[in-house]
Amino acid sequence: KNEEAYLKLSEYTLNHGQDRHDRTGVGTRSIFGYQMRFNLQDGFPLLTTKKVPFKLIASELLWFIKGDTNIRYLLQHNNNIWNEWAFKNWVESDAYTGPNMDDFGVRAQQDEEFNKIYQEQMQLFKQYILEDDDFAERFGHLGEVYGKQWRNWQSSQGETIDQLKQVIHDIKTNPNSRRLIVSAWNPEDIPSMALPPCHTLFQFYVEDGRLSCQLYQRSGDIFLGVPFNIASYALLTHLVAHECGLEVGEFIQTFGDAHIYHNHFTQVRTQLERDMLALPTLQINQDKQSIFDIELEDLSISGYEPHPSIKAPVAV
Ligand code: DHF
Ligand code: TMP
Repeated sequence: KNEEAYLKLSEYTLNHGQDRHDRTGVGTRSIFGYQMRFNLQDGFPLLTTKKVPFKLIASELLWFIKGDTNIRYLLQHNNNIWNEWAFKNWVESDAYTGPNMDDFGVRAQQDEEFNKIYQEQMQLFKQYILEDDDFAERFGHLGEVYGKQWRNWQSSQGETIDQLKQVIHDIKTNPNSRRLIVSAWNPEDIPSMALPPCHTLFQFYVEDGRLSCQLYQRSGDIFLGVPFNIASYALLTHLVAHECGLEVGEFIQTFGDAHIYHNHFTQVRTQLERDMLALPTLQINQDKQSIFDIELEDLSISGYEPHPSIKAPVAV
C-alpha cells in the first residue's frame, strides 16, 4: 500500500507534468508542489517494483550522520552514487591534465568512444581518492554539504552547531516542541557545494509515543533519487526513534520541483506495469542505542524480494 504513493507520483507526473529545460541539459517533465505519506508501521518503504540497493542508502545516511562530506568513505563502502559530482571538481581544476571532460555526463551517454575514455578517467579518479590522502583531501570533498550542515553548522560567532544532536536532545526532553528542525540549506555555504541540498529541511513530530518526520525536498529526480530519499529518511526516522525510545510514525515527503528526466520515461513505464509486493522490515542491532554509534553492520533488511532493478542514466 505504502508504495502506491510513489507510483502515483510517477504516474501523475508522467501524465500531467510540464516538459521543461533543466540545468543538466537532459530535460524533464515536472510538477511543482506534491506530498506523499508513508506509514512506517506498515513496513519499511524500500520500493518493491524495482530493486533499490539498501546498503548504498544506509552507507550514505551513516556518512551524513558522521558529518563527513568527502566521498572517500563512500568509495571505501563501494558506494559510487556521489562520484560524478566530485569528479566534476577535479576535471574542471588546473590539476587535471587528461583528455577533455567538458559535459561528460551528456557526452558519455551519446558517444560510445568518449564513454570509454570517461570510464578510464573515472577509474583513475576513484583510485587516487582511495590511495592518495592529499588528492582525496582536495578532490573528494563535495563542499559544505549535508554532513557539514547537520553536524557542524558554522555560526557567525565562529561556533559550530550540531543540529542533529540538538534535535535528538529536544525530542527526548521536549517532544511537543514545534521546533524540531534540521536544515541543510545554508545560503552562505551554497556556493561551496557540488550540488545545493535537494533534501533541504526536515522536521520531527511526536504523538502517542510515535516519531514522525517530514522532509521538504526542493528538487526530486523521481526515478533515481526519490526512491533513495524515501528509504533514507525512513531509516533516519527509525534510528532517531530507536535512540529516543519511541515507535515510528509516518514519513511525509513534500516536494518543490518533482520531475522525471526525459531519458527515464521507458523505465518509469516498465515500473508502473509491475505489481507491488510485500514491504520488507528493518532490523537495528539492539545492543546499540545511540544513532552516533550505529555502523553499517548494525543495519539489515529482511523479507525484501523485489522485482529486478531497472537501470537509468543519472543526469549530471
Ligand atoms: N543528480 C540527479 N540528476 N539525480 C539524482 O537522483 C541525484 N542524486 C544524487 C546526486 N545527484 C543527483 C545522490 N543520490 C543514484 C541514486 C541516488 C543518488 C545518486 C545516484 C543512482 O544512480 N542510483 C542507481 C544505481 C545505484 C548503484 O547501484 O550504484 C539506481 O538504479 O538506483
Ligand atoms: P538541481 O540542483 O538542478 O535541482 O539538480 C539536482 C538533481 O538531483 C535533481 O534532479 C534532483 C536530484 N536529487 C534527488 O532527487 N535526490 C537527492 O538526494 C539528490 C542529492 C539529488
